[in-house]
Amino acid sequence: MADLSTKVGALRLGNPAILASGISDVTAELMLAAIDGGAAAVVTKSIGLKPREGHKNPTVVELENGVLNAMGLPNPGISIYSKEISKVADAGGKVIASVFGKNATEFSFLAKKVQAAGACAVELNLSCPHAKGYGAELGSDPEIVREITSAVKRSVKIPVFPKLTPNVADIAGLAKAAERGGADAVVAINTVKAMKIDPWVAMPVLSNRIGGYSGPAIRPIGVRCVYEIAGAVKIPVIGAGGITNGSDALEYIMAGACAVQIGTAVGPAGTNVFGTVCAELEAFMDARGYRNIKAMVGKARCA
Ligand code: RRO
Repeated sequence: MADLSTKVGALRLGNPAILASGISDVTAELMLAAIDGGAAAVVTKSIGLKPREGHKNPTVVELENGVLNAMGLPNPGISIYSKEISKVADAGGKVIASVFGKNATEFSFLAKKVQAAGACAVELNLSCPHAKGYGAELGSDPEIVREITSAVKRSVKIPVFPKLTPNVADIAGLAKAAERGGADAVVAINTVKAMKIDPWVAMPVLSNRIGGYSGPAIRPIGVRCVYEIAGAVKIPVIGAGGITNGSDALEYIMAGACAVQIGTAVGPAGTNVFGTVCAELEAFMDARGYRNIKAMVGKARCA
């Protein structure tokens, strides 16, 4: 039987399927439900210093092959969220805490807090495509990616995973900057900057006008980004974007990812999607004689 366990640097996971940030992850109960459904770890919604309401409605619109959102970083703030992280960690669950800030000082402060709460790793949101002063506004500049990553690395002992934006000409350049800053791995990709207009009212649908597109439509973009990154850095890559089944996860793994995040698919499929993806991975590995995940990582790169 195939071994589904994997390693993201020093972080050991029972399987490669992780709940992505921003989906059913604001309370301990929701995070534990994803773990019950088969996720090896969960990523929190991005956490800031203070409670934040986010953008006005409408913030989400379902499209043909994905979902467009401009939530605007809503979250209960670090004090409340720390308690939720601790509850999951105390129950034996692995929590990767996503944090966002305006600068290296805020990122470092939040990283120390989530480490103290029991997070097993910290994901740096350097990629939200539509939040003024945060996310991709910082993370599109390689020097800022390096600087924030390096400051957080100096502040905590847990692994540090910058999450990168695909909305740039050279995502591999951002990954190299993260590596120079000491990142333990990078996560690719966050959502793709996009827009929906309702011709009947002659207006953008989202209150923020522009948002981030996720779901099956963006998978080829994510796979391409992971492929380019894996060819440019030595640190591990966690793939994300449009994964709904085992075959989708395999695309990312064979492009060079050692683990994957699943988000939008949890909406229609529920938390059992993690177990289903793992069962499909295992069946494929048994059929093709792959003994472990490592044997498949980057396999499509050798061709
Ligand atoms: O909250 C959001 O609007 C949001 C975030 Br933090 C992110 O990283 N990516 C996204 O598509 N939406």
